[in-house]
Amino acid sequence: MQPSDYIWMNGELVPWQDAQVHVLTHALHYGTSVFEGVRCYETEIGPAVFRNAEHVDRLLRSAGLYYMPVPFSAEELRRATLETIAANGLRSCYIRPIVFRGYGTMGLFPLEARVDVAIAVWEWGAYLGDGSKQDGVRAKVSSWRRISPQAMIPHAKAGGQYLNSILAKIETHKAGYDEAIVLDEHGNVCEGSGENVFAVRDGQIVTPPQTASILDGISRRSIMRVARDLGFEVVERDIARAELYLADEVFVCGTAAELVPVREIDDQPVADGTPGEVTRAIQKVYDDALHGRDERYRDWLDPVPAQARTGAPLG
Ligand code: PPE
Repeated sequence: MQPSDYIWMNGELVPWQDAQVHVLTHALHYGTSVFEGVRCYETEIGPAVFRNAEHVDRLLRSAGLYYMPVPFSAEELRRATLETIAANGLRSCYIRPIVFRGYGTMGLFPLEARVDVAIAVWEWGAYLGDGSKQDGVRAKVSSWRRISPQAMIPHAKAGGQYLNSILAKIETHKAGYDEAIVLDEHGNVCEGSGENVFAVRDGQIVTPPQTASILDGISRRSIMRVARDLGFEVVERDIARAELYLADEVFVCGTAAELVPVREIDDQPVADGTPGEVTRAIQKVYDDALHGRDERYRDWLDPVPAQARTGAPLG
């Protein structure tokens, strides 16, 4: 990875290499962390964080679902994110806020374990590989099912839950594919290892519903809005595995990946095996939204204040 200069830890900016934890940190042993993936883009109004408040909100809700009290308010975390980007002098970056059970308590009753908070930022390029946004990726349905809501909380973005995504990702990578698609416990389409999934079928855009064990993606919600604004019909419904093979178009979306066409699934080309028109149309407007080129979506951007960019503390 590409280190930057400072990481925000429990309210202070510390040099990147000093942002360390003890080896007996609770989260390291039991996965007791919740986190976010956010991006800041160079936009027409300067560097700006895409849907900063929504990501902070999901972080705090994920923490709540695992009974972790967060010692900072939503507003403090939103501003800390802007401050960290500014301190590092970055104009576009990936942002990783994490809330975790810290050092001092072991065992499975963590309510007395301290809760630490950190925000790191660094430059992170094309998540699914160079050219993925342009040419699309090859995906494979994993033999691993998505975590069941009977065992964990798919709506929480919690560290330990990602062992499931990691199994799916390694399996498909070893098999020679770019990305995994996981099915839910009923065998319906759920999502990618780190993205939500959409298909275009019979003139409709379909995506799995909240009940399909998805992570309620912020890119997913944003793209549903963009697609509807473009006049497309978007329906949240269960999707059968075979519908992915029969679809006219398939794409995945997430903060790290952005909007990426899927050109092949389980060695079946999606339509003619090249990104489709609907995908392209949405991808263009979504990219404009991310980069502040579309007025309609300006309120999705949280600008890094100019005074913060020169190093002055945020008022
Ligand atoms: N599902 C999963 C399981 C997931 O991890 C992500 C984001 C999404 C859906 C899409 O959510 P959203 O980013 O709000 O649109 N995955 C993050 C972590 C990636 C990583 O490798 O780390 C991300 O994209 O930042």
